[in-house]
Amino acid sequence: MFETLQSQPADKILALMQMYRDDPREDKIDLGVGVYKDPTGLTPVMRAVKAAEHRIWEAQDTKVYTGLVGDPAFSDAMIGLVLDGAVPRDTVAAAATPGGTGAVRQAFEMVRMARPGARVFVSDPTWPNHLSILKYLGIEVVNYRYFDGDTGGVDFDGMAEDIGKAEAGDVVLLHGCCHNPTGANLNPSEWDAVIKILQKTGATPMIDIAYQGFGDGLAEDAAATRKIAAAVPECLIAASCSKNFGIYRERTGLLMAIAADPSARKLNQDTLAFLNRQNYSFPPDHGARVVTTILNDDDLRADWKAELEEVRNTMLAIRTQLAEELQALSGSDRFGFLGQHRGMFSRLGTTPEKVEELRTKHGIYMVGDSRMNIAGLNRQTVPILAKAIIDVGI
Ligand code: PLP
Ligand code: TYF
Repeated sequence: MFETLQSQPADKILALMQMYRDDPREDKIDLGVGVYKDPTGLTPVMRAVKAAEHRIWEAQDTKVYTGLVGDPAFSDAMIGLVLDGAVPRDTVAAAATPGGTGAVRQAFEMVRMARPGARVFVSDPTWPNHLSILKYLGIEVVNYRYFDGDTGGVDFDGMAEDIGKAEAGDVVLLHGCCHNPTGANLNPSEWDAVIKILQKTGATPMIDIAYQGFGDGLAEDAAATRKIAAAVPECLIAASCSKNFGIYRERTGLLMAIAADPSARKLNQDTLAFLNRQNYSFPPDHGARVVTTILNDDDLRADWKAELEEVRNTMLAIRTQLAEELQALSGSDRFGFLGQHRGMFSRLGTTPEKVEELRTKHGIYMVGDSRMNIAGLNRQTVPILAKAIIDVGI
């Protein structure tokens, strides 16, 4: 029977990861897949994660199933981290999922169950997995303008016009912070304008928040999510713990569905449990338990926050250095946007041919749309990248 299968397009980001591994050059630079790397190139296990794992290992006396939506303590801890009381707790249904990807997938499935004809409005560009999952689920996608190639910022007028065409029963997918792949983000007044549009159209926001703490700080990065959740009747939020806890392979995420009032919460909660059961029964527990342990312990939480700040500031310093190097080499401000962007990524804004030239000539790997993982750089490699960018004529 399997001869009927057709091969599916590979994930370009993951394919690039393999190409990098296969490149024998010693001075190659990996700016591909979005994982944090410290200045020595290591993706460390965070101190608080190690400590929490140690505690769990010592105290855990059973590995029996949790619940279909995971441990309620994990939901509580994450709802606190993301929403911090922005909406009444008794309106929030939640389910632990395998990573943020699992939360995104379950959210789209919930939309399809609730509204089979719903359209999902997505930024152009967006994380490729959004598009791939939507296509797989047979959900109609509508692109909204987002990135302004001339300024390296957001084309907010275009975005506002395009999401203004959404209707009640449609979904507008928003990146809560640290937009992937561009690094360009809305400012607070633009977020306020988005809220007005959502209120006017009646479209339902779905917020994907995968980088809380990587942009301007834990509270700052969740500010738009909190404001939106408080301002509209219903909202979906897919949160990932992969990056901010550095527990990528543990597959830890949470899907939140916020209802208009507490009486509507139960149906949402039952639906999330149903969807988990259809797809994998119980969600992974280890990463969720680590996160819960950290968030519920004052010392571990403080240490985690401190290390996350180090990570964030390391990336910010790289941004500033790169923007300055490029300003010096190019004699212009045309790369200034790199210092304005936030999160792990920046879209350089060049052609796939130039991206390929950077790879073949200089051993620098970035995604074909010119997305760079800023964390793949350090003080020594920033000048090398800057020279290469000018050398290939970007
Ligand atoms: N959403 C966005 C925009 C992402 O960039 C990612 C990747 O890190 C995710 C969701 C989910 O990641 P994970 O499934 O590893 O938690
Ligand atoms: O965009 C990235 O690089 C991260 C990691 O299918 C990632 O979000 C990439 C591809 C993928 C899952 C995660």
